[in-house]
Amino acid sequence: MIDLRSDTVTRPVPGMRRAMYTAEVGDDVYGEDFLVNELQEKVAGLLGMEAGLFVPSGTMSNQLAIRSHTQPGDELICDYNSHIFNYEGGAPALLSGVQLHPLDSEHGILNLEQISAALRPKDHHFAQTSLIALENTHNRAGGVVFPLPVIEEISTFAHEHNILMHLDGARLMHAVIASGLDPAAYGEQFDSVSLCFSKALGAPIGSVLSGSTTFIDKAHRFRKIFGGGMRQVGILAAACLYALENHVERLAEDHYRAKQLALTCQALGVLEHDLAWTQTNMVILAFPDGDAARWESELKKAGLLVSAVNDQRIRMVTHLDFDDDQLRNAKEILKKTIG
Ligand code: TLP
Repeated sequence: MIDLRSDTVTRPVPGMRRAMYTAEVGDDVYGEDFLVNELQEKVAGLLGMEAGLFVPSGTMSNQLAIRSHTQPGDELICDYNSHIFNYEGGAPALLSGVQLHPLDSEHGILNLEQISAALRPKDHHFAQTSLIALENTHNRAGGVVFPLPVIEEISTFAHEHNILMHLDGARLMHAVIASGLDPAAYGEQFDSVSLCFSKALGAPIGSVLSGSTTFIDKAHRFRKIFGGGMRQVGILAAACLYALENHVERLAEDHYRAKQLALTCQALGVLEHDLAWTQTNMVILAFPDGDAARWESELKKAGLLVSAVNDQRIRMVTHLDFDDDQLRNAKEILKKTIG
């Protein structure tokens, strides 16, 4: 079975398992796990930020950022298709008492005009906008890279209005490889960034939230309160450090294979957008008749696992465990099943 439901389905490679097996550990709640400390410093350094915090998941990373940047009753501007709005269980309301203000966007790319129009007046009738969250690469848009010049415009405007900026950078390394930009070029536009290791980078678990020392200190307290204080997790940090060392440059292979799949889908007339929107490791298929679930199950019967995002869209995600042989087979399955 070829599994393209998500890039979360990868299994640790032998080298990663060896690094985990031989990891020296300490108690991270005491701040004594050497590898956790190394990972936090390394990721913060890559993003040009002061400090980092190792957390179990991308969701916790985003939610700690929201809790630490806002007060209950505040408003957070995000994209209508963002992970924070769609897939985090309503956590901003539950954990931070924050109201979301989701905006429509083209391909997940919010722009300055719509953000400035969405800002609440300084009046007691309104929730106060205190945070803007962007997503790069953008999951529901199909792995689209958020253009840096647009981020810069939004960030300058936000900071002029005392609004903080968070980046859901679960797949930021894809944007880095696709754009050729330094991670810090993105990092310096934000007050916090969450970066995941359990997706594209092939580790079994883990995300690092980065920001200023004051912000991370606050997030550290909330991590404990939310039940995310962990102990001898150098064993997990070792996997993430291995991933940083070995699994970043290779993301270009995932992008190449996604493009090949997109070409097949284009020829079959089911690629959602122009090929130019397949920018990283995701391919979105469109089924305007609303039968995406049926195609999902037909493809499964033929040996290809994909995920129907809704009744009109199917997502395929390339990853570390998807090689050229599987690419050949996946293309054949697509042609035989849909063609
Ligand atoms: N995304 C998962 C599902 O939740 C949809 C996937 O298969 O793509 N931000 C972004 C942009 C994400 O794509 C995800 C996971 C997260 C945050 C949350 O990460 P986890 O699953 O570690 O909480």
